[in-house]
Amino acid sequence: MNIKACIFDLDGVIVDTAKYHYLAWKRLAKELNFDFTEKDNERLKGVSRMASLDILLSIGGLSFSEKEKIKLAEKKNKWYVEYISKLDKNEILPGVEDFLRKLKQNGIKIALGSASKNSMLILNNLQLVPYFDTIIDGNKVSKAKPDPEVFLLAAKELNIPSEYCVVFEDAEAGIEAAKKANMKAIGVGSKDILKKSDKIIDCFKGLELNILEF
Ligand code: B16
Ligand code: MG
Repeated sequence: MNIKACIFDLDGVIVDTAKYHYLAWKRLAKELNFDFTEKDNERLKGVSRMASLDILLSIGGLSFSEKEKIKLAEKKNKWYVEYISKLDKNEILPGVEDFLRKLKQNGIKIALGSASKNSMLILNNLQLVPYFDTIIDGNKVSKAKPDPEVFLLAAKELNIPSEYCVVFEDAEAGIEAAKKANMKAIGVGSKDILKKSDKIIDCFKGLELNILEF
């Protein structure tokens, strides 16, 4: 097998934190007197915090100064952190931990490649930190997906060339970032959203290492 490293997105791949992002954004929208639907929330998946706020405010038809926007994002994050501080192992998506274990047993390196600035809190609560050889998240990169920076940095830290890396992603922008990084991309979720991926899986349940054969 050629693949030497797997890079995992967090939200939508390892855990469904999107529902907590949704609750916090909805609460902010309510405070600003407009409604924010679950369908709207789809547009925020994989998108950075400040870019998500811009999308939210455009839905509400509102504009704020940069300073005010930073305050609004902080407020949303405070609520979000409250929700995710209650996360535990039961919220790891089905099959994920078994798959991580198989990778470790077979000497395949494991990295996180997420836009979230809260990834350490989440991975700690899920008790998954020991599986990861490196954790690259929104605190370490400046360019958001579809820019490949997050995945390129993960490969660099692992000291593995891009062509030996596979990225698991649930968002179109993440798949695009993986392809720009010259990596294989496995989409987790819907065929329609993840058209550009090399392979698609519904979830990790029962997944074997032959998924890494291309
Ligand atoms: P935070 P991922 C992304 O995580 C989420 O999908 C996206 O909805 C969120 O806005 C972004 O992280 C930033 O998260 O506010 O915690 O820094 O899919 O890249 O793991
Ligand atoms: Mg994601």
